[in-house]
Amino acid sequence: MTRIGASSSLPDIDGKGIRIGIIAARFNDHIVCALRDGALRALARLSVRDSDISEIWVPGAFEVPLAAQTLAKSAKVDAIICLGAVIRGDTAHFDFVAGQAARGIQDAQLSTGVPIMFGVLTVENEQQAIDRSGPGFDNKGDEAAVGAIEMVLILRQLNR
Ligand code: INI
Repeated sequence: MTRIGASSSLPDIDGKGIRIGIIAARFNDHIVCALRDGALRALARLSVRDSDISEIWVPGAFEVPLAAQTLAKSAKVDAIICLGAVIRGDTAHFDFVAGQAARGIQDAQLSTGVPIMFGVLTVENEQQAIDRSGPGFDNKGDEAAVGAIEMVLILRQLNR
């Protein structure tokens, strides 16, 4: 039997030599910086070298897919972690920004074949965003970073 990927929620994986791009949306930057910190903590834990990490900031979550797709096509990284915080307001703006960010990120990874993680919070209020960007493993930036390394290793095995 062949098994690819881990069933454990804390997989034992090594990210040494893997090049990572982080695309971060500046809107709600106090939250997004905390997601970025979570992603960097996870990458360090998984032995990704600091010199193999590129961090790119764009205005908001709506702009994340284009930057991610462009970086993916450049072949300069093995995986991309998209970070943002879309917090529901009083208008329908939330739905357009959150929906298009999700759709664009998925389109970018499917069209390029580069793993692109969806670490964009889409939440009802600021407290939900704070709860998902703290110092623990439940930080969604941390989760996205682990996913990025996992996907690179899984795709390498699938393409062997
Ligand atoms: N961008 C976000 O990243 N989060 C938000 O909550 C948000 N809201 O609520 O408006 C937001 N808007 C900006 C958007 O991403 C674009 O930058 C802007 O519309 C220009 O294209």
